[in-house]
Amino acid sequence: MRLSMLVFPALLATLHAIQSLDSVFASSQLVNNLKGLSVSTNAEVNAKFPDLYEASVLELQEGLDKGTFSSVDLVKTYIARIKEVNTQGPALRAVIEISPTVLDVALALDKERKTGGKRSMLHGIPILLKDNIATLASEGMNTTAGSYSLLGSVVPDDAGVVKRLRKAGAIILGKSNLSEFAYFRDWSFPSGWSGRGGQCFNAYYNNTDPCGSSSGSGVAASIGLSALTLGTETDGSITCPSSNNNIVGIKPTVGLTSRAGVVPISEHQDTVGPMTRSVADAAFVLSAIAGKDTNDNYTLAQPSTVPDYSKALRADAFKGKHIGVPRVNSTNPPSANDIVMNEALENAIQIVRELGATVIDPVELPSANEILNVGNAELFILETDFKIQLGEYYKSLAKNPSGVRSLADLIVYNDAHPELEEYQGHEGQSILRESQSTTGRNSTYFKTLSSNKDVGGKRGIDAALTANRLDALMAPALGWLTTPAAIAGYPIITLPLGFYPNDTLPQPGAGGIYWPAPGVPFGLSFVGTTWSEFNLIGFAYAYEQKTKTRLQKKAKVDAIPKTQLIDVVGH
Ligand SMILES: *[C@@H]1O[C@H](CO)[C@@H](O)[C@H](O)[C@H]1NC(C)=O
Ligand SMILES: *[C@@H]1O[C@H](CO)[C@@H](O)[C@H](O)[C@H]1NC(C)=O
Ligand SMILES: *[C@@H]1O[C@H](CO)[C@@H](O)[C@H](O)[C@H]1NC(C)=O
Ligand SMILES: *[C@@H]1O[C@H](CO)[C@@H](O)[C@H](O)[C@H]1NC(C)=O
Ligand SMILES: *[C@@H]1O[C@H](CO)[C@@H](O)[C@H](O)[C@H]1NC(C)=O
Ligand SMILES: *[C@@H]1O[C@H](CO)[C@@H](O)[C@H](O)[C@H]1NC(C)=O
Ligand SMILES: CC(=O)N[C@H]1CO[C@H](CO)[C@@H](O)[C@@H]1O
Repeated sequence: MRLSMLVFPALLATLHAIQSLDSVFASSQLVNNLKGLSVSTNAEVNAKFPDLYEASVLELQEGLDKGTFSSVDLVKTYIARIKEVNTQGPALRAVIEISPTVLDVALALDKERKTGGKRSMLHGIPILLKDNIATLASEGMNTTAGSYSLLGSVVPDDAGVVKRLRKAGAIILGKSNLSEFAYFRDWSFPSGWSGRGGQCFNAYYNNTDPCGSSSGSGVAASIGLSALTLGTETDGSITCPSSNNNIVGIKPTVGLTSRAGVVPISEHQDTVGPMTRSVADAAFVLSAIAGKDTNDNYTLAQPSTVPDYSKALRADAFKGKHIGVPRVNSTNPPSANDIVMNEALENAIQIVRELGATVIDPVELPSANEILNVGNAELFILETDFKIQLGEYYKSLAKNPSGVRSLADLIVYNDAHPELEEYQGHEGQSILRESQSTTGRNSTYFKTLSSNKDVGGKRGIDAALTANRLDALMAPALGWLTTPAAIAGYPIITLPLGFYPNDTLPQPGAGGIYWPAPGVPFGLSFVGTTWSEFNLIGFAYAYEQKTKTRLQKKAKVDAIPKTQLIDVVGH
């Protein structure tokens, strides 16, 4: 929804040739710090203390296992990095809250590592959660989806995915900013804005769109404000911010990861997934959070064992596989008219061929024209579900100081608190009001639901896969494929594809925020059928290892935090 409403017009306006890329990497801070050290080379320092702009789970585990640094050090360093850029300096507003008890948690996990070893690849590794994912209030953090109507609320339990993360030994560092209610308030709002968190910005260019609704997770991952982050997607909300922020995102099949304890839009489309700097890190997180949960019965439909997704990380993953390229004609959005993205896609297709896949180009989705016009039918389902499910969410709370107990109450609350919940003088409740006017799950609803599934799945993605014996489809992330995947509940993996040229004219969108803009990133998506995450991760990994696109351009200088582990360890 977010995509079709706001991103397409800006994309269509951009007609620039492909850019050449910057060279990267030389952490001036690390180099400066070398002066005070007995070690002799930059490489040695880097090996000892990985640069947190990019540090991977594997690198962090190595340092933690060797005792070079502790999880307490890691948490302190990430907190310092957040402080540098979140409300000061570039004021990216990617993080809403830091857990007040996070150092205690880190200390306990450090002790456990010493005595009993590590529980999993995530042991002692900090992760930020999108602020619509519940954590026990007793730990000290709020769960608000960015809305003051949920401030101080007491949730009944940790979200299902949070229980799994804790069990794996991950450290919940804090909550990330988002488009309020996962961009389910008003179409005139910019992405990344919430009443509580303010406006989140992209780290690659001033006043630029981080996309959403998992905006803070995308920005935080892009510049290393946390080792890992989680986002949620209903239509485009992991894919698009992963694309705009030069990171990897997995939008899992609906039902692979539990939505219990997640502030809902719709049980038919909502899904929780990793947003990280590398495919390997995303695979580690997905392995930890996937699985059945009796509190979300959609998860009971998944295959009996969760794969170890790290086994999918193979450079030869494309060998013998078939990948399809669904083309849109020149009057169809978005990529057909975006020269930069098209050239990057052509290059990517060539690389996928070189990596051993048979690429079928073009392939047709028989329902393509219906997909382009399915917006209202999709919205009808989301608006009907949101009213019911948001009401259930409010009523499940053990306490809610705002007194809000339903969508109707929320609309009244927002109007009564313009100083907290108005965006630049806009009441901004059009989606909430439309949702409030729905009358429940009647026969029209069930007919629409089944038609949407058919359009996105059977006559859409599945038809294209089956007719051409494909293992996946590939397309620019900011394309029309998020919608069939959204309405069918199918998975997407997104990873860095390229950057707009430096001479791109910044295009103001909602709230005057730019997209595109000079040097900003965009991503590539692989899309498959239900439970095909293992394959998709393999494809993304092989492509990532071959191209290493992410490090071809770093964020703008003032958005790169300078604090590193070396500034914290032993101080
Ligand atoms: C693009 O701009 C960045 C700084 O904003 C600069 O480092 C880089 O060299 C430029 N790239 C090209 C191709 O001009
Ligand atoms: C959670 O919200 C309460 C206000 O209800 C506030 O006092 C508290 O500081 C918040 N927690 C954090 C970690 O920001
Ligand atoms: C971005 O904003 C900063 C701080 O306001 C300013 O110093 C810098 O010149 C701006 N960069 C561009 C490219 O406008
Ligand atoms: C989940 O449970 C509800 C009742 O609690 C039921 O109405 C619904 O059909 C179930 N859904 C699935 C996918 O099993
Ligand atoms: C392109 O797609 C649009 C939208 O579905 C359709 O109206 C138009 O006829 C198509 N054009 C061509 C040349 O196929
Ligand atoms: C179902 O409810 C919607 C509004 O939520 C309404 O537009 C539609 O006409 C209703 N269908 C039936 C069959 O009553
Ligand atoms: C952790 C952090 O910096 N939180 C800030 C998020 O943004 C709000 C609104 O600007 C601030 O009040 C918080 O301090």
